[in-house]
Amino acid sequence: MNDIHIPGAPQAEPPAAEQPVKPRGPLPPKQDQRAAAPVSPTGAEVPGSDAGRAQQGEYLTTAQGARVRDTDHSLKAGSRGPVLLQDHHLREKIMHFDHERIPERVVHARGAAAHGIFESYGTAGHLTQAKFLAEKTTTKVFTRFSTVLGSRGSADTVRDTRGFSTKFYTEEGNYDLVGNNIPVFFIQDAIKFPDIIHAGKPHPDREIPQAQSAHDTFWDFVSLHTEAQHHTIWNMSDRGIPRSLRMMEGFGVHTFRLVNAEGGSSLVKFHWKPKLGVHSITWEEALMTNGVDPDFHRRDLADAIEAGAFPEWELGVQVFPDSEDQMFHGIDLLDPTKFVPEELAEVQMLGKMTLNANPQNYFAETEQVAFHPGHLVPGIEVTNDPLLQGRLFSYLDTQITRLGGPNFAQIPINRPHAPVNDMLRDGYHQTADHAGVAPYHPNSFDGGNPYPVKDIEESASAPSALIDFPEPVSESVKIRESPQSFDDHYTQVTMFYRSLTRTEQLHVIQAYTFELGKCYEPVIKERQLQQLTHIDADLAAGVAEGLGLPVPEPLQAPVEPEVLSPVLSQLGQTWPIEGRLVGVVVDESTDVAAVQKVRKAIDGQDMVPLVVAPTGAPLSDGTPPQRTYLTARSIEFDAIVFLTASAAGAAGDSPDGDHKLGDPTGDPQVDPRLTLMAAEAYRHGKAVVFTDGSPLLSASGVSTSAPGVLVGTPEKLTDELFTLMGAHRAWERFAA
Ligand code: HDE
Repeated sequence: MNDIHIPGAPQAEPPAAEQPVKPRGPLPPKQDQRAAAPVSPTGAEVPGSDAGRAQQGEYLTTAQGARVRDTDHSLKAGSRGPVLLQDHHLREKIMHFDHERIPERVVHARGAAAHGIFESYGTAGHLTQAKFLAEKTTTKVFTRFSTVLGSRGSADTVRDTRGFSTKFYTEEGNYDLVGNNIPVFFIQDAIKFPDIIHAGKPHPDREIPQAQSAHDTFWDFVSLHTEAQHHTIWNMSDRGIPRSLRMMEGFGVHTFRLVNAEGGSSLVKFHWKPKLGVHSITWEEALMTNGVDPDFHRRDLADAIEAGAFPEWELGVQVFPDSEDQMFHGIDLLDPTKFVPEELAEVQMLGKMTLNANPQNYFAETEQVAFHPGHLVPGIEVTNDPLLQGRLFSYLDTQITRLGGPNFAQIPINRPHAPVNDMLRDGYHQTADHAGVAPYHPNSFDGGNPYPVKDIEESASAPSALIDFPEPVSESVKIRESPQSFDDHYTQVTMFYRSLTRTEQLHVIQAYTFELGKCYEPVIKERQLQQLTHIDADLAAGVAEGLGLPVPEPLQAPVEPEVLSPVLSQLGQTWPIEGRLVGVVVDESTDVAAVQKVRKAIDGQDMVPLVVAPTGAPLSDGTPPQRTYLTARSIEFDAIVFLTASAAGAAGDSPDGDHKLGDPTGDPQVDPRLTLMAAEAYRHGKAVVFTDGSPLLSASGVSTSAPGVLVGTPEKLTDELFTLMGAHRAWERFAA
């Protein structure tokens, strides 16, 4: 942790904001009207100077810089008369507001981003001449995470793929790695992209459902277009509902080509490995979170960075020979519906990314950033993967509409940190004031500048981007078809399912059952069940049972996979717990010394303790609670310590009276909101700590002997609690 204030630590009360006063006589320039020592929602100080947060100076001006006396009244013919057309301030203010929105991304509309650095280990020189990988350097980055299907205002914890895009501002130009948290894609050819997206987006008549694949058109498409089965099973697994953006892997999906300084080439697949491990939430938590805190993932990312728990990922590659057939262990490396199990090709780590700063302005940075898989630097090239080839067209094309013209590379967040000397001129939103008169090549003005590398450097291997590796092109005829090696749509799907533990397989079964249960058309459910019989008989039987339908006869038997990939499972390991959130629930009778001991222990693990109290009133030592019984819900905590020693907040005592949540038939001595919190955390497999004899135990139905349930003196149980949290969940509590 750095020295940024930890949420919840006692702080000085901010003075009340100054009341605006009616000016009498000349008004002195106003100083900052905000409360002193501004704090963010996590309690941390707001970084940056005041000058940086506004524009320039203290006076309000028009866009032309003229001072404005009054911005609350339009200019009228008399105080009850009509508004005058000559009121430029009114017209300018409303005109600008009318045009504040730009089209959201057609896919990946909802995103959250952060700035950071990439530190290369300097070990990749044998693979690539890209300096930011080959040399031991530090490169600034900007990473945007996203969901795919939902609108910009949709919820974070929907079942979906997550985008994972990183812009590396290298000294050789911008390099974009535009990946996902799932290593395979729905389709093998970009020409199908509009089809899969039209099928996944809401139904065109009622625009329902938002941000979900649980509907007829999606399942219609994937059950008819069988190459989509692989990506779909990853979505139906726990990977579709990550615990945090900080706890997701990232994949480049396609195979790329790396070229070293000697011109030697390799084929690679990119991987991001999160330091905190890969973790997910349960489906019930996801559903609840969408209502309780639709901003759960973006809040988690921003809060962690603000608290100094900077998320980290290692970047690695799987390396394959650049062979003529571009196959590896029977897997066609150009087929984006296939991945190469790490058991067959280990991931070689090349460097580490740390996200350490939140954007200052969401629109300017997160919304206006423009990624493109064709933003390449010397030493990194594309392959003939037909999906990647189509993407190379799409991203440039879509930015023109989204960002209103061809000059989006000049927007600050998109500007390279390398010198730019292009010959692109004019166009909407041109902000460069280009000197020179000869933006063409060759020229005899402007000293002949700029020159292509080949006119300056003699060596053919001098670093330059987009050098077109001399790959032989097959002597073939023009044809609209895929190679035969793209035909197997099931073997890797079976391999994925069988690589999971039983607990995770049951989640997959439940996810298919839920999603297909939301479909109206029986024929679509039956057709997808048929698909499942080609993947795994147990999977098909489990989903059929849940849907109450017969299991269809398989048209082809599942193929026994040659290898399994146990590394795909999220269970059975121990992970760092830093940056996790622990609820510390108190009531009027809780000993504040115990509260402080527990908080200190949690803080000592670089985790965030959040005190949950009956109301917003400070504890007896002045500690302000971060949540109240009314605002807290179990889903935001990774573990909960109940320091409620006695019969807390008897029914009827609570400030919201009859509006308490929970089971009204429960123990009347226990606040039903706490009963609910304990029961949910227990049901979701989280570690929970109770004081000896807590009435909450029996009221919430928590078994004291169940794994992950600790009972005793909470301040003494923290070490045990932290060990439990390292496994993410008490998995034994889930059915297997
Ligand atoms: Fe994208 N994709 N995509 N995609 N994609 C876009 O570009 C597209 C694909 C991915 O945070 C769009 O600027 C086509 C695979 C991410 O700003 C658009 C095809 C992968 C993001 C587009 C694909 C991705 C996008 C929409 C099939 C993982 C968000 C707005 C050939 C490797 C980037 C935009 C951000 C965004 C097209 C398939 C990842 C329309 C045609 C495979 C992470 O251009």
